[in-house]
Amino acid sequence: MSKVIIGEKEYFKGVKKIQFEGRKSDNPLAFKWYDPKRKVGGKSMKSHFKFAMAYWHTLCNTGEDPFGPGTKVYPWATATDPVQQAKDKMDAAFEFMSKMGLEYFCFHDVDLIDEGDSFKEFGKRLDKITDYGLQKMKGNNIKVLWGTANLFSNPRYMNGAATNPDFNVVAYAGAQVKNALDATIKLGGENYVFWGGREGYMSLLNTKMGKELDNLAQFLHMAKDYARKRGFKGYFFIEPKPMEPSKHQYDFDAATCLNFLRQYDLMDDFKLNLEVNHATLAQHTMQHEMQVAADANALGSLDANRGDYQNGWDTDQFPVDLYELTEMMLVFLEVKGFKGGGINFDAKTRRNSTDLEDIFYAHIGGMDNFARALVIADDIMRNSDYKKLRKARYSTFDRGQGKQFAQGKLKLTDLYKYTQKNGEPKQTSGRQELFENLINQYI
Ligand code: XLS
Ligand code: NI
Ligand code: NI
Repeated sequence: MSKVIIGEKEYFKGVKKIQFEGRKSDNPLAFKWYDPKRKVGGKSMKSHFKFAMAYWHTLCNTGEDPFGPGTKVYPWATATDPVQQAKDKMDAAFEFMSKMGLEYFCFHDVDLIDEGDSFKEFGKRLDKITDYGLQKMKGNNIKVLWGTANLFSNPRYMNGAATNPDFNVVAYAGAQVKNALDATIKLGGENYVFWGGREGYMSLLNTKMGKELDNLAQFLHMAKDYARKRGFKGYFFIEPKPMEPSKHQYDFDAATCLNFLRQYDLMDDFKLNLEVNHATLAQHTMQHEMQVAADANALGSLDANRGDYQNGWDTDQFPVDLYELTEMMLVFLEVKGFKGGGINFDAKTRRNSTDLEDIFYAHIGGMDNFARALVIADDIMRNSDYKKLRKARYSTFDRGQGKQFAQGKLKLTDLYKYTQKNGEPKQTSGRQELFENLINQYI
């Protein structure tokens, strides 16, 4: 495994490189389940997951909420010169990732460096920090899973970015995306994400939804064409979310996004980046969202976190629920992984988790839980009746007229004739409880 990368200053002094020590270990700063080299289903855990650090939560978010300011004091955020501050932050990022064994990160343009007072200034700053990024990446295996542009925080985007009713704002957003694509390409980014921050509406009374969606499609085509021309080979991901910050987000859920991508002829280049908490907000399970995407050959990447089943907002907590993760990993293994992506911890420590070590505990927990769920799901797939039971449930389509139906060889009148002869179908149990027990048995 790669070595620890420390910049001018060591930020996480109390923490050494996190090692796999196994489930008997009492060391809170060690992996109990995530063993990067361990093979599961013929592939190492590391390559199954491609775990990534989210720059924004891990290094920028100080825990502010609508009721109070941030609580976390970050030693890499003290320099007054914005470029120096960004470099310090990047040093902290690389130290953290190398200590965690995370080989990927994801970023918004504004996470890398403060945007300053003008568009031109932001461009210059981005050049400087991506130069520094290239330098930091040299000689180690830390890579960019995806980059993106923050088109939602700045007040200019209060009415949306690509779906803004004012062309001037749409153009500004386009210019910002150009720079973010350039930064992503420069750093060798493997994918590029569009999360529709404020692409939606607060009231339909002042909104022409159809026009805004046409504009969004136009915008995405332009971005894709530009990146392709520059030689970018990765995927573009849309990240569904049903609400927050808008009352209604256009990229509501996986099915809505797929419909949009099909309507505007974007399916070849765009896949989905699914987030657990967003699935919860859309009143879906994450496994549902993953299955919808996978069935359309569009399971691109995951933003790993969890919501709160009592509170209806995006709490972005680290994942802990093994039963849920196991169900997710069953879909994951069945469809043979992601199209281009990995698992990005779009998750933050709680506002009152104020020690720097807490960031390590959070990621260790997240990685361990995914690893454990993967092992369980693999065990279920290989050693239990899970696959056999599911197959058997549909076996009437494997033979006779059922098979012909599936092949499109029957007409409605054939079903009529068949039923006249066959009469009332025999009752067949769905055996849900049996399936549920099976998961528990293997956990
Ligand atoms: C917000 C989103 C955001 C995207 C990146 O809810 O999850 O963090 O992942 O813009
Ligand atoms: Ni989110
Ligand atoms: Ni996200």
